[in-house]
Amino acid sequence: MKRRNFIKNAALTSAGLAIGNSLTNCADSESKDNKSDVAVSTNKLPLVIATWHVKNATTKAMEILQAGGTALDAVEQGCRVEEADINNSSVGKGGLPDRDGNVTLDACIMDKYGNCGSVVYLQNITHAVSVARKVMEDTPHVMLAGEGAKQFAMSKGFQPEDLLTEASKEAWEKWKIEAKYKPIINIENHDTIGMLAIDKNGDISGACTTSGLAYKMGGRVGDSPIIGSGLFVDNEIGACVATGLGEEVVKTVGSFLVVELMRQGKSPQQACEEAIRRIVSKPNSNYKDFQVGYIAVNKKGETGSYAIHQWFSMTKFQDGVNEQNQSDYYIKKQ
Ligand code: SD4
Repeated sequence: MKRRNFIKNAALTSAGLAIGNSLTNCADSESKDNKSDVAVSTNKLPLVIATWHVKNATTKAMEILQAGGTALDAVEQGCRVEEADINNSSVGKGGLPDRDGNVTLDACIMDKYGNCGSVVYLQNITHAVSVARKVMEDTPHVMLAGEGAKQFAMSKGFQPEDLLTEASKEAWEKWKIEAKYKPIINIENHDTIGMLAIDKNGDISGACTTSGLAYKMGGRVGDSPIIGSGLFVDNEIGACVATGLGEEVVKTVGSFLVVELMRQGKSPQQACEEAIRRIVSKPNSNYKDFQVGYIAVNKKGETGSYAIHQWFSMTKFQDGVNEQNQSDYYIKKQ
């Protein structure tokens, strides 16, 4: 790419504000090859986005990124903030249990190399995302489940704890009176946490952690620990993470779909919208009764988010601003 074109493009795009990083990237790309238009419009890095309203989590992640840490460390540490928060009833400690009263966690993590690790049906360990990272880094496997995952975590020094808080137990006991299973749309405005980050080097990582759907069947696993469904990262293209009714995300391999759509040239916003359309346009879809939301980022640092229902939101920390943005959504009139 010619420097003259870079300057022209930078002036034409709002992304051109990110001169510092873009120039560095531009110089790099010129020296290596001649094809990286990505450098033209790189938005200001680093950046982190997360599902729902989780400003404490994005603050933590941004601290790491600003200090020159990796996107991988940032997403892990960001997710841990929500896992430790007992007021978040859909993640880690304090997560709502399954119908038998057991809190079971799903989580995964994926790095810039496409390495990934996940845990499913993990009990008694708060920081499922960190166990997922250990699976990625310290085992030849991608996924560990149930008792095996717990034993592995303990062998790595994680301490077992009771994850069912008084508040979650009370809610479960109330639920048991009628014991009607119904996916809840937009639990409390902060739900499964999915986080994507780009570090100062322009490398992308992502993570996702959840206690899954409240009052699910014993043994049920959702989309969140399934690579390609709940999360997918391709460091050349971008990344996506999902929240909502995991079964619907799995059926469309949602996060992988979003990344592939970006590969074909769609913006993160367009890709999220198309992935939601795949769900709602299925014959006999009962999409009015459940929520799915996606957030995505591409290599340029552009972001998008979209959901079926209103009130899904994305927290974004970039260029000194940590803000929660309401997502656009499919069902405009109920
Ligand atoms: C799951 N996707 O287990 C998760 C839960 C979730 O909004 O995101 N709920 O299906």
